[in-house]
Amino acid sequence: MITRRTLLATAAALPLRSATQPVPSERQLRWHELETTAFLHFTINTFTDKEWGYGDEDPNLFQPAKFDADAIVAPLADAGMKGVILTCKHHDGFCLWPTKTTEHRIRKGDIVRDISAAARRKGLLFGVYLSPWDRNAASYGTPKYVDMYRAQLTELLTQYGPIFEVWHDGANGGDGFYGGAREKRTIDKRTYYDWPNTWALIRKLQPGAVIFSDVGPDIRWVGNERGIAGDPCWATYDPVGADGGPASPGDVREKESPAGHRNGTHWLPAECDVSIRPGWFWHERENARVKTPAQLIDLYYKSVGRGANLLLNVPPNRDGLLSPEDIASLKAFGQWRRKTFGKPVAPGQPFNVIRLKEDIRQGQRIDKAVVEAFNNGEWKELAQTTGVGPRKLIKLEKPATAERLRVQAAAPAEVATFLDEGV
Ligand code: FUL
Repeated sequence: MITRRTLLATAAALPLRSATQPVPSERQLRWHELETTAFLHFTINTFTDKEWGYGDEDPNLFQPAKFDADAIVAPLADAGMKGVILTCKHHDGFCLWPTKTTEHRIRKGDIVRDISAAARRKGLLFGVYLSPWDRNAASYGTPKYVDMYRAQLTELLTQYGPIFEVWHDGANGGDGFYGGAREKRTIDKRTYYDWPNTWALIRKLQPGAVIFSDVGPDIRWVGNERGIAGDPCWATYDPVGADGGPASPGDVREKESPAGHRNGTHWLPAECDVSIRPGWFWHERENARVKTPAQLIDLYYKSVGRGANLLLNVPPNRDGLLSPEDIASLKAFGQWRRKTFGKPVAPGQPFNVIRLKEDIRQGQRIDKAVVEAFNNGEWKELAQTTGVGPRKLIKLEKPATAERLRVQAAAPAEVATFLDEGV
């Protein structure tokens, strides 16, 4: 019998729905609020100077002598990062925690425990990256490996407290060590991993976590590794594979990912992953190529400012610390954020940034927004933009003032102004 109580219970369990368009789930709404999170690429590659380990590396090579999780997390928090995602296992298969699933793992200590605890102490959320492609595992390519991947996820999702995001990489280069076979193994990206059942496991173990992959189910890849969203960057998206069939991680029309699809079938907002250095892992030769504060600010406008989230990678070095060059850029970026967005500009004062937000609980309803300023008794157009969503930052060429502002759009938009004086 359907009672009022069952109806209410069912409604609470389902994502929010409007009659006409997709809307975010509660976990997606929480994710939108984060704006910026940090990525930590750290593994045996840090010591072998590689970006993709082959899977035959000696686990004893991982020796971060001065590793200090609090010292890693503090500059991230200072830069305004609200969460941190650690590469618990990259493509080479080396596990940063004492897993029961393989011998190819850290010999002493537990980097996942230490980073997750340090994150919590600093008020940051913790997330896990677990590479589906595993170039060490002898069973890779067989159903047994999918069981192992799920067992690893189960360890990560049950031993380290609340997890805010689970990150599935779509990359797969084929060849690897595979327990000594040293061969190329080709899997069918669409079927091999049986993602629906893995995602069901994640939902069961960590119902609050968002799941990221090229195609969600909660967060989509932005389609490039430069940290740049489309303008506009719609939070709605039609997940379609390269051949027009259903999409899956590693099989997506990535040219369509930066912009998403206006009136797409799913609420699947974009995350912009980018490294503060040319590579994802730390390499000494890249110490002089760390992105400057001005470059980070530009990325902020092109990701967060277009309604996406920025996932900024800052790789620990061989000591197990962040390098001074990276810390210096993060520090200046954090100061700029606090100075620019700490407090909105009061009416009548100069501003050069307009921030718009629409109520995304109702979906993404605004196509075009026109911002008008009231001065000396008349309204004049100041700026216009396509797409608002959770957040849109409009940078003006020169500062303006206004006694009042209003927005002409198909749905209400909240408006605030800021003064960006650079770094
Ligand atoms: C890619 C990987 O192949 C890179 O090594 C890195 O982890 C990046 C975030 O995703 O697909």
